[in-house]
Amino acid sequence: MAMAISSGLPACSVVMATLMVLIIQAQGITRHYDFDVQMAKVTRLCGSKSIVTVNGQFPGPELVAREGDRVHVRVTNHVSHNMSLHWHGIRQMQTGWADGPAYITQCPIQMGQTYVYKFTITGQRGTLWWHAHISWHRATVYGAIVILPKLGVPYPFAAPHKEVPVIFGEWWAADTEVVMSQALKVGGAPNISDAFTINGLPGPLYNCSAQDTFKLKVTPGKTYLLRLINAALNDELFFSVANHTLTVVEVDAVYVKPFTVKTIVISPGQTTNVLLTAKPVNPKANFYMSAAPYSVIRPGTFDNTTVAGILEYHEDPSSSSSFDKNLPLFKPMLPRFNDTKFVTNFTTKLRSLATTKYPAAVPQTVDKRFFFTIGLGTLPCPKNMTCQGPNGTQFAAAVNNVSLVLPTKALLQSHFTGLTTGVYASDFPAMPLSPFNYTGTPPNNTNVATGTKLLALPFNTSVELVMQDTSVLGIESHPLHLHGFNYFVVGQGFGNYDSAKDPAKFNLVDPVERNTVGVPAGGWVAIRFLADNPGVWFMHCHLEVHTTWGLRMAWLVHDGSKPNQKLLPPPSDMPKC
Ligand SMILES: *[C@@H]1O[C@H](CO)[C@@H](O)[C@H](O)[C@H]1NC(C)=O
Ligand SMILES: *[C@@H]1O[C@H](CO)[C@@H](O)[C@H](O)[C@H]1NC(C)=O
Ligand SMILES: *[C@@H]1O[C@H](CO)[C@@H](O)[C@H](O)[C@H]1NC(C)=O
Ligand SMILES: *[C@@H]1O[C@H](CO)[C@@H](O)[C@H](O)[C@H]1NC(C)=O
Ligand SMILES: *[C@@H]1O[C@H](CO)[C@@H](O)[C@H](O)[C@H]1NC(C)=O
Ligand SMILES: *[C@@H]1O[C@H](CO)[C@@H](O)[C@H](O)[C@H]1NC(C)=O
Ligand SMILES: *[C@@H]1O[C@H](CO)[C@@H](O)[C@H](O)[C@H]1NC(C)=O
Ligand SMILES: *[C@@H]1O[C@H](CO)[C@@H](O)[C@H](O)[C@H]1NC(C)=O
Ligand SMILES: *[C@@H]1O[C@H](CO)[C@@H](O)[C@H](O)[C@H]1NC(C)=O
Ligand SMILES: *[C@@H]1O[C@H](CO)[C@@H](O)[C@H](O)[C@H]1NC(C)=O
Ligand SMILES: *[C@@H]1O[C@H](CO)[C@@H](O)[C@H](O)[C@H]1NC(C)=O
Ligand SMILES: *[C@@H]1O[C@H](CO)[C@@H](O)[C@H](O)[C@H]1NC(C)=O
Ligand SMILES: [Cu+2]
Repeated sequence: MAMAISSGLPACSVVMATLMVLIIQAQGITRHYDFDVQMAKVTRLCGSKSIVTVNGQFPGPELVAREGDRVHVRVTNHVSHNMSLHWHGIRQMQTGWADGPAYITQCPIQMGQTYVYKFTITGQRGTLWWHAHISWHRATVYGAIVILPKLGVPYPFAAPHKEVPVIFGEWWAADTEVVMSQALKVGGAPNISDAFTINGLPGPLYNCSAQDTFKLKVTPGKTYLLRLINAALNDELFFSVANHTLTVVEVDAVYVKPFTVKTIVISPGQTTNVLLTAKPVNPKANFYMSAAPYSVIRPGTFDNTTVAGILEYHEDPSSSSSFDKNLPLFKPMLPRFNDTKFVTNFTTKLRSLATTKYPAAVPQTVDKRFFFTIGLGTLPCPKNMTCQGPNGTQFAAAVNNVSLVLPTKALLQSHFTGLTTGVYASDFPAMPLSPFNYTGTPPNNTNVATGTKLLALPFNTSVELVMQDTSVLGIESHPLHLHGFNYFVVGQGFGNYDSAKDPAKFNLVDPVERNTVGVPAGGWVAIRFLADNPGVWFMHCHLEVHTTWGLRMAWLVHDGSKPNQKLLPPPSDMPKC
């Protein structure tokens, strides 16, 4: 898993080399990737199936770049499914055309078509990831994005001996497209998954899977940087390595004040870089590294299995000595599946570095305040259907009671060309139209409204948004992801947000900066961001089941007056609907 980074330096004089370093630092280089979307047959659990992949790899190829580099990914779709890829967490300054969510910023790449995603990595370093952003294809179409600091710039922590991506996934024995469409046909909840995976491997706790186990070989005394990514579709996860601690140093490609824990919490969409230091002396033992879900919903309605990988000690990492199953094996104790107290304790530890070198640019003043309810609901059953949702309805989910219906044309194109009639309206509600006791007894009428509405913002608006979970059909934690921006998590709490009392407790000094945050189950979270990136930006729950039910909306950020404040024109190879 060691990374090979070609420096691109010619072997000439030291002066020339230094100059080149300075130029590369200032301008970056262009990195080219070819992503061929193709089917591949893989064997997992006790069966095999054909899955959609990039380049036949599962998980997909790792994308490596330095801060400041340009990245060109040529995506060619060889499968009969429509495809679209998202570079999760990449800011995409002025390049919304490369963001990827289908029917939001682009039409899908259809079979036989090619689209080159072009973007520059600006002001970010750490771990992000890429994934399909259409239907449920991200179940198998995902991979790591490793953003190294600019050449010559060190990490704000001791350089690790090795860096290893650790990607959590979720596996269904059935075809996930069938799982999803079956659920939509009857308005019910989709079948839960059969396993979780680490780097695509289910590991020893599942049937027929001992051979498919992720193994991390470590040398005594060395420190490893684990680049953790939660690519699971529908589950927030706890992760722990038996008898070892994890020092959190970065989340969502932003450095944080380091802190050390036994167990971390990671929601779908989030990334977390942790340092793991191997014991100084070979302990002559093996250690499970395990992940299992955090969920407050009814047991039986989510996949409550545990995935394990194995941490092995080797004095000499180059030796080919294999796993010694005769050594004692230690297992970590993960919190109980519904331990919200543990989750809150963990999330409140996350703080931006907020140093001169890595300042926390928290908006200190607010131009516009918004309040969104985040929750589930229902839609009446159409006459020609028999529905399996609550009381014979269809499950739905909404933001401020609007369940977003995807258009048949891309929103960004409609905005850019001005041909918006019949595609979207710009009247997304800034607050609930019918307020209720959000975490108390829910209204009897659980129906949501449907529509394609955007919330428009002038360029450089300083936004404060409070997201409030509701108890409609039961409280639940929702990891909300915003495209095109990072935001600062300035406050969170349980019960109903109190606009008179709660702002006094906001952290405007060193709040964590990220792109995905859990709206606490039965609580609220407050975020702030500066709308300095023109375009149409998707915001949605990163639990795929909720996104499918409509827990999604989009912001429209208008151009600013200066040339570098405008959305660039669309690339000529933009897919068409
Ligand atoms: C989902 O679960 C139901 C009930 O167990 C089963 O009948 C159905 O075949 C499953 N769907 C898929 C796609 O596996
Ligand atoms: C493993 O297989 C057995 C026998 O078929 C089954 O009862 C059990 O539920 C399976 N366990 C897992 C974790 O899938
Ligand atoms: C691992 O932790 C367990 C439980 O805390 C302890 O009993 C055991 O001695 C530890 N083993 C090693 C090798 O550190
Ligand atoms: C929070 O976590 C720390 C360890 O990370 C632990 O020492 C402390 O007791 C926890 N606090 C609560 C309230 O659970
Ligand atoms: C998962 O949930 C099912 C159904 O509630 C239960 O029977 C099973 O014991 C649980 N498994 C684990 C590993 O918690
Ligand atoms: C967690 O679940 C267990 C078993 O379902 C239940 O007894 C317990 O009350 C739950 N805890 C919380 C905090 O909801
Ligand atoms: C029900 O009718 C609607 C509208 O006529 C149609 O779009 C939909 O496909 C039908 N659904 C089923 C399950 O037949
Ligand atoms: C379903 O109907 C029952 C009885 O009519 C009612 O108590 C319950 O609140 C309803 N649930 C939903 C989700 O509408
Ligand atoms: C909202 O509901 C909660 C829980 O039932 C209750 O404690 C609280 O008093 C209610 N708030 C209002 C304003 O009615
Ligand atoms: C919900 O329905 C119950 C029983 O039908 C009724 O007593 C109650 O007032 C209704 N609540 C609301 C908020 O309409
Ligand atoms: C949500 O919208 C539906 C459909 O318009 C409506 O029936 C329901 O009362 C609304 N609920 C809330 C809480 O606004
Ligand atoms: C693929 O996308 C195009 C454009 O939106 C649409 O017309 C077509 O029906 C889609 N094909 C499939 C197989 O979903
Ligand atoms: Cu959700």
